[in-house]
Amino acid sequence: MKNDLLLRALKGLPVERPPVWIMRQAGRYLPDYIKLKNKYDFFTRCRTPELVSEITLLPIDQIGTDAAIIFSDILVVLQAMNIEVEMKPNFGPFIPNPIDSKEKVKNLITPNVRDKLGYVFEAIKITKRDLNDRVPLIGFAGSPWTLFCYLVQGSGSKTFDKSKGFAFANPKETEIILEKITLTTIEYLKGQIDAGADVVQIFDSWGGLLSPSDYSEFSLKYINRIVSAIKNYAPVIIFGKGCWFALNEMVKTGASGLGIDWSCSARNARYLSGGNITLQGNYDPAKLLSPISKIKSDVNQMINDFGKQSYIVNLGHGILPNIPVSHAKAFVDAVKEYKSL
Ligand code: 1CP
Repeated sequence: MKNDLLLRALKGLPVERPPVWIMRQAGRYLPDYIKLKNKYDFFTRCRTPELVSEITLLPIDQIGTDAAIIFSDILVVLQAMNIEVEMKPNFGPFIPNPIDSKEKVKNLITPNVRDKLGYVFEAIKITKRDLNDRVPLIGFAGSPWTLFCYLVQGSGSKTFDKSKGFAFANPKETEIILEKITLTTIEYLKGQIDAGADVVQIFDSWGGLLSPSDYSEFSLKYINRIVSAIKNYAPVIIFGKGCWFALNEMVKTGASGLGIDWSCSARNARYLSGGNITLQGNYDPAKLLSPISKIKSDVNQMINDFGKQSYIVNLGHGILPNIPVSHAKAFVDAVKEYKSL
């Protein structure tokens, strides 16, 4: 690997500077992505290995990040489990027949992952070939709780009120659903690693909607099983949006890195996670709209706050579609120009 900063940071090995990548760097804001978006619908983009590779490499070539993340979506796992998922332009994910009653739980199958998601593994192989070991490739999956949120709600939501209501009213059925997603996700991430993913990240985008005890029961329990099953094959990063309260428990899973959002300071994150594990984050994505000089001084300060070692520079959540490419690049350049105090 020509640039192995990410792999070293995840092992806690010394680095000259921290690695940097940007959550959702492969889609959303790059003009060349928008061109492809206007030509092919979303799941066609996900299912065509050559397109996946092209999109995945865009930020490496144009922004210069230290890692690539495979272009796909967390919801392809629900599709593999027999759930129809549409991606509606200017709306987002839509599930015409969500699991909103006990009777529908049986609709969810535990699939043969190679049959249903082999196209992702194929895309990873092609992307690895095209990357030619320039930077590591990150594979990913949604956490079982986050997938459950979409499965029951039927679309995106700020509160996922239907999903939470279903979980509290039907804990047994919820457990069955989360179990099935967990088993599928373990096979899915193993397949990604077999195909060449160097690191995997678990996105728990909606874990922060739960109280600490509900988080343990409905989310962390299953993330823990996933990490246990795969941590010997590749380093795992857990990103739990709004889940600062669980950092200490997340360390115990054996993950190599923990994602932090901007609601938690570097100091608090180091304190809550015990001070040894690699942390990733946590710039507010909206702050990429600041003037470039401000972005650069913020990044310098952020590295000083987290420390240069055992740290991965990133945003605290996905990049927004309205960020100018020059600002995203300034964020990355600031890390490459980092001078310690
Ligand atoms: O046509 C389009 O461009 C649609 C926008 C889009 C894109 C680019 C969606 C729909 N998914 C993706 C790709 C995607 N999704 C990646 C690929 C790599 C990258 O872009 O760098 C990744 C890692 C994801 C992960 C994902 N999808 C998450 C977890 C991360 C996060 O942002 O919290 C979630 C929650 C989703 C669901 C999803 N997919 C798409 C949208 C608009 C959403 C969010 C909907 C919502 O709940 O509001």
